This record gives sequence, structure tokens and C-alpha cells, in this order.
Amino acid sequence: MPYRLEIRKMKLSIVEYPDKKLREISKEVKSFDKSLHDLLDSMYFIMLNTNGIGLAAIQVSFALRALILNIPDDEGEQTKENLLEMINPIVTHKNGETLYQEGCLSVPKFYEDIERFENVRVNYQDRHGNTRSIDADGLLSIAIQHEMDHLEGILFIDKLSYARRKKFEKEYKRMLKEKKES
Ligand code: Y12
Ligand code: CO
Repeated sequence: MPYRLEIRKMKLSIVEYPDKKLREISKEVKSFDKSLHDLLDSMYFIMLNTNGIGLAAIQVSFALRALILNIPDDEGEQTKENLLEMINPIVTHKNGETLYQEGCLSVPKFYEDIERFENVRVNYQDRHGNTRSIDADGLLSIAIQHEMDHLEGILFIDKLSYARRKKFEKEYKRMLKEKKES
């Protein structure tokens, strides 16, 4: 059954771990209409307001294969010209290995070294349904892989070793408790 969007420039909020919503497999986007554009615009707004550089639709409760990325330029500026919107992305080539300390708006305050492919080629659609392709390296490549994992219900913490994950769970639980008490 196609995923129906009912969005009117809505105020979105970020879904945080351990919310089960983050485990959903997102569905293909089939309509490239105003509702999708409103969702993407609202995602951009919340991502900038929370100091993010990447966000998948599932992180704002919409299980759709849509993500946005806004990697800072060499001066550290996040400009709208560098905004990348990827709909229905598919990795067609990947190679190399790289390690980077990742963070996620859905797992606040935690950063972990995660291994990724160094380069990826991705086919995707833009907000109008046009087919596009990009060869990514560096931070963009890492961010694309991180956001594409969200489409499969995968979080960067799932890639930690057993021992590191246990440590994370303990610290995260403590953080949530402190947040509740404050
Ligand atoms: C490399 C690694 C990870 C990605 C995925 C995109 N990740 C983010 O955009 C993470 C943003 C983030 C922002 C935070 O700041 C605020 O929430 C205000 C943050 O700080 C706290 O949680 C306190 C943590 C993560 C792309 C490339
Ligand atoms: Co994330």
C-alpha cells in the first residue's frame, strides 16, 4: 500500500533512540508532489536548527526513502547551494575503507568511530523525480552511508563491537535518566 503523506509545512520533531520507529524499513517514494516538497523543506528547517548535517525522513517519523545532506564547505559554512536531497537512493559502486567519528541527531550526545566505504556512487531521484547520480568521497560519502542506513532501520551504534555497545547502552540509559530528572 503506498505511503500517504499529509504534510502542510508541519513542525517536525526528531525521533530519538530507543524509539522503535527508527527500526522501520522506509518505503519507496512514488509521488514527487507538494507534500514531498513540504516534507523536505521541513526536514531542512529542523536539521539546520539542530546543527545537523544529515537527516533521513524516518528520523522525523516518515518511513519514506528520502534523506537530506548539507555538508559544510571549506570555510565551515552550511549553504543551501550544498543541500543535497536524495530520494530512493541506491549504492551502485563502493570501494575503500575509512574511519570517522559519527554522530546522529537521533542518538544525541554520542559519537563513535565507525568504519565505512571510502567512496560510493549513488543513483537517486531529486525532489521532482529526475534520475541523478553522484560519486562521493570524504565526509559526504560517510554521511550518505549513515543516512542510507536509516532507510533500513540501521543506526550507527549497531555497528559497534559487543563491548562498546554495552558501554554505550549503559551511558545512554544514564543520560536519559538524568534528562528525566532535570
Ligand atoms: C558524519 C557522521 C554522521 C553523519 C550523519 C549526520 N549526523 C548529524 O547531523 C549529527 C548531528 C548532531 C548534532 C548535535 O547537535 C545538537 O543536537 C544541537 C549533536 O549534539 C548533541 O546531541 C548534544 C549531535 C549530533 C554525517 C557525517
Ligand atoms: Co543518523
